[in-house]
Amino acid sequence: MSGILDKFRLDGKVAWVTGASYGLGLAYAKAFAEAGAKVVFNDINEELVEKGRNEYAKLGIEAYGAVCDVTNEEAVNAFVADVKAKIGTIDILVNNAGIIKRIPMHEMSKAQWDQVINVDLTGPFICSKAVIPDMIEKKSGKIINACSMMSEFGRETVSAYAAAKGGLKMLTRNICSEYGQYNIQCNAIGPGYIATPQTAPLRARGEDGKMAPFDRFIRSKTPAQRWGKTEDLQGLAVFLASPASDFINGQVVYIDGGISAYIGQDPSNLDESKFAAIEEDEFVNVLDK
Ligand code: NAP
Ligand code: GCO
Repeated sequence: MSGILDKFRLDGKVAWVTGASYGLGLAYAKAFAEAGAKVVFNDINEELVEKGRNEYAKLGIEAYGAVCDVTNEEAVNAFVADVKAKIGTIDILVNNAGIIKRIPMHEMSKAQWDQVINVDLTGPFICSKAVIPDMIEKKSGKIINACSMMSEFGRETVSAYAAAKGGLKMLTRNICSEYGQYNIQCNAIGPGYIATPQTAPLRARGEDGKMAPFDRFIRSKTPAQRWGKTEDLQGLAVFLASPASDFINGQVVYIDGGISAYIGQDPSNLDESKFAAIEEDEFVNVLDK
């Protein structure tokens, strides 16, 4: 008899995580492999893909990786065809690849705006479009989008990113609406502030060793008073990729240590000495383990 935990297994499934040579993508892929899936990843250049291949090999994971820019429809279609021929049709897609440009909106060029929208919103459209026909045929598929706090909130300097991640929330609901009838579920993970290279500049300590003001701000805004770790996101990723979530569709689930439930405390009340000692451990990236 199969038990409840078997519903979280991904045995034999082909899971494609975009931009997964390091950071959150690598953490999702690692969790999928542990749950039994065959992992496929792409990244933007050969150097990153090679870095990813080494990382998966170190973790004992047999992963297929190749260069593919998620904004290039032709390249994405060729990647999906290649995976189909070599490994099988894609059962699970995580639209993880993303970029951010922190520039005041009135100083941002249209080219910079376009770049962020292309990678963070158009990329998920192109990749989802490439896998949906096979999912329709199989009458089964899981698409997981990388949303953000910026799918709900604004902040200085991140206009294009917020517009893209807000749009991605609606793309998630629309894929759910359009393809739910084929047993395709599209949901999103909305990470709070997670310690990855993308967020490293926000918490870099000054030469005096003092906590960055933004680091202080985020801890004051987070009931857990810490940055997220890549591992914090793995459980939800496996759940949303697995049959255990077959009737959950069109949802964004936030993993933010409580940020979106809390108005925050006065940053000047935060006792900085409490955090200094654990700094190194806390910001360790999956790659460094
Ligand atoms: P990351 O460390 O920057 O990793 C993203 C990966 O995507 C990188 O390998 C990146 O390559 C790659 N990439 C960029 N453009 C691409 C393209 N056109 N085609 C293919 N790959 C491309 O980001 P992360 O922090 O792991 O975040 C992963 C996702 O979660 C992103 O969508 C991000 O917006 C979202 N997110 C992150 C956080 C957080 O706190 N870290 C919070 C909420 C949401 P390069 O290194 O060359 O850019
Ligand atoms: C920023 C951050 C965020 C996070 C994340 C929050 O500059 O505010 O980079 O955008 O990366 O997306 O959920």
